[in-house]
Amino acid sequence: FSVTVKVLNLPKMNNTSKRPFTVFVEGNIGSGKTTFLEHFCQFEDITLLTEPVEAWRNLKGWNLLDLMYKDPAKWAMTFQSYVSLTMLDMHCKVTPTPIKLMERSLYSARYCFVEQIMRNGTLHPAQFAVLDEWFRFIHNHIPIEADLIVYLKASPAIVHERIKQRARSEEQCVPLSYLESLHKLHEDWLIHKTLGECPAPVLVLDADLDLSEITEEYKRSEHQILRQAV
Ligand code: DCP
Repeated sequence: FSVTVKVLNLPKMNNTSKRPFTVFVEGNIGSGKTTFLEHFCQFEDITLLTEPVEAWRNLKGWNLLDLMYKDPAKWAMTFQSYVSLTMLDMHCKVTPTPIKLMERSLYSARYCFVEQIMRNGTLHPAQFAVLDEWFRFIHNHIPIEADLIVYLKASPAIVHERIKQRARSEEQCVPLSYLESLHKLHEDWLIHKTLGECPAPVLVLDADLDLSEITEEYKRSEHQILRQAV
């Protein structure tokens, strides 16, 4: 698989002794993570790691996302284990700029999605145990750098509407109740801190705003992210 890596300011290399300031962009399905990352295309000093979803839709020609939605009992385990691998690849990627922005992380895969399908019974407890052991092993043995989490907080009804409008074929069966549960898991993880571990400070942005207003909201995070480049 390959993850899209958009590198700006190529000639400028990191000081090798200093790791990049690393930001995870998190939020429900359809909350605007890709749009948020695109906003930061204009800035120097940032490497954007985007669109792992394209890798999930084409693994040697297999659309794992589609298989997972069509038959979750059979494919959710396979899908989530591949998501973890692509996330680990992004975490480990050496990037040439002082700032690294990532779409999602191993943490949201574990604490939101795997948690969700464990709780709703899609995963057999034994399958859950295997995924959880993988997560713990990686967490304990591989340094996962995190300095800031940008949480695009969105109402489930609004993301439901956006998902219908964007009409990604695999997602047409996603019900509102699924997005409500995922929303609650994001909130428990990032706001209430009652689920798993929150590995960095959280900046909450209002992701309910529509495209005409959202740029102003994104700008609220610019200072916190860009000041790390100096
Ligand atoms: N997905 C999943 N399990 C994960 C991660 C994602 O089942 N651990 C699914 C949910 C979506 C699809 O993958 O159907 C893509 O979800 P994302 O939220 O990662 O990406 P979006 O494209 O929805 O993000 P946005 O619209 O915020 O840009």
